[in-house]
Amino acid sequence: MRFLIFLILFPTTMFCQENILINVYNRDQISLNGQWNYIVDPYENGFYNYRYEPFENSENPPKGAFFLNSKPDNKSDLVEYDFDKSEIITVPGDWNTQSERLYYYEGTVWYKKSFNYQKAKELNRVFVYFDAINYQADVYFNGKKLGKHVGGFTPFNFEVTKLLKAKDNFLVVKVDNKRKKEAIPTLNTDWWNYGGITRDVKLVEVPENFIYDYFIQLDPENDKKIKGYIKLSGEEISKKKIRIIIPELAINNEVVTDVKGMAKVTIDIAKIKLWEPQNPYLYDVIIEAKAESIKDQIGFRTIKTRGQDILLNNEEVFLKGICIHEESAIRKGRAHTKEDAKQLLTWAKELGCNYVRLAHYPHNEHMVRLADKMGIMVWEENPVYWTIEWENKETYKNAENQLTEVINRDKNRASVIIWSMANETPTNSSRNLFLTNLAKKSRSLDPTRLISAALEQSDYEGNNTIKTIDDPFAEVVDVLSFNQYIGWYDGLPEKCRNISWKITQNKPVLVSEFGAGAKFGLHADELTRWSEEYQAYLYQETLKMLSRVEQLRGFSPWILVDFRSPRRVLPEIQEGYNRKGLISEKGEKKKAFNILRNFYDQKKK
Ligand code: GCB
Repeated sequence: MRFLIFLILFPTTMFCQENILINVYNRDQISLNGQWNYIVDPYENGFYNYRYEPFENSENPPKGAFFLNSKPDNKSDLVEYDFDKSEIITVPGDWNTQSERLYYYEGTVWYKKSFNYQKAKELNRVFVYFDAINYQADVYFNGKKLGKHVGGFTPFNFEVTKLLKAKDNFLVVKVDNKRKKEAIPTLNTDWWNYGGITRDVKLVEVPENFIYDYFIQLDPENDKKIKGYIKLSGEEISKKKIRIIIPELAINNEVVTDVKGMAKVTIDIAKIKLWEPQNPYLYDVIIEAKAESIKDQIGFRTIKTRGQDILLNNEEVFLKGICIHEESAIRKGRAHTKEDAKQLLTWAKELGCNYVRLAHYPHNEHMVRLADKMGIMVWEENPVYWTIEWENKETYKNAENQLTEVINRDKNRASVIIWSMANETPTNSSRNLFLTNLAKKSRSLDPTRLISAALEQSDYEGNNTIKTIDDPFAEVVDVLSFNQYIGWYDGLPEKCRNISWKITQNKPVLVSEFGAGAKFGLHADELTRWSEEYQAYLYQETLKMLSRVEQLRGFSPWILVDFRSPRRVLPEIQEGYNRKGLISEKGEKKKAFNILRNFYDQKKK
């Protein structure tokens, strides 16, 4: 509760400070999805007065403040907005694909939803939980500020218990997707900056003292032990008994919380079905405190490296992957539904993948939940992309916070095997320190998974045919990954034939990207850019070249499906899409799809 008071008094807090509930996916909840009213506000007129001072800083904000959801008190009263008479938008969903006039819009849009709510029990507490909002969200409830969240791809919540009424509640969210130099990601990317409440909104009711977090995984050092912790939140959380139950393994253990409400979990297990792509076995796990019981489905496996190998359950594994952006092949725009996830991961399976790289930011929770079920290993990535403000402390805090939030959400998912710190970042001392600190943070939060980053290749001692990885961050990662585009940005596909690789680090190597653009249906000879034949040829040559990388333990070509990017303006070919997909945005498979599928078919595990 103290946190909430803090947020009300100091509403400009940079990052969301509250404990974020885990496994909201499976908790009882009321959906706030659906129709919301919205107001487009490019000048942020509903946020600042004419002296450009935020209304929310004033003790008595005037009616013009949009978060008050004001109405005229009488016929003479002046109020220059009205949510209830404003247009309707569907939540979740990006605004760009819901309204033509918002297609390229980058700025502020205000959202409002009114609702009634009856608590199940008087003393229960209620949280409003957002799966994600891009990019900055200022959240108000019944006219009071709950807080602010920065970062477009991770969940956050605020407690509303004290402000909640049985009737006529209103939730107002100011969403701002303006790109900023100091932000994560920064101004410059190669994907669409979809704005809005892009994922689900939920109300979650919990008891006074409740389970807010738990981490239940196999001990990486000993696969006969389940290890982790459970944390309670509330006023009475010390010396509380919690049971952890896995019926199928006949486990029913009691743990007791310490003064901070945390209980360590260590459970010896005799025989267990390990999670693996061929048999992605998930156990029902029940966590039971006095007033509530939470259910999850958890797979148990270990992932580590030994020399140049990646070991899944102590056996060598080759990662047959593909990169994916979070775009819906069904509706277009940002993907957010179970069906979107199903479509994308089914295509990946059809391609023969046992692994996907979710680029370049955390995708929605359906993706990792489904990957768990479908037996697909996952690389999850922090949106530290290209050149950001390495020396800016707030930028670092922001990156660390986004990483923390995705680890928090997905740390119980067996499918997730790699946390990626960044993509294609330039080597220099401030960047090295930035990424090293992120890696430290990541290891401290989750010692059970591997760390990587998509690095860049360089020439070996100035020679244009011998490639190497010359990056100090290569010493920090567990898995050495790099992107390379020989044959597309660098020469023609046959250039691959003359390339040799001299990798000095004794680590497993993943090629996190390679690819070529092709317009589906454009057929020509294999040296004609944008033809399906060129793309297929590049895949053939690249696959041969990569087989000469001795320590190659997998790759994820760029990319499964063509995706929107404002950088891609070539008429008749790109038309706003990055065309490196193996599948067009309409779901049509290009020739290279089969080349890769055949390669993966022939590769054993
Ligand atoms: C890259 C980036 C990716 C781009 C891709 C391309 O190296 O990591 O985000 O979309 O190249 O198509 O140029």
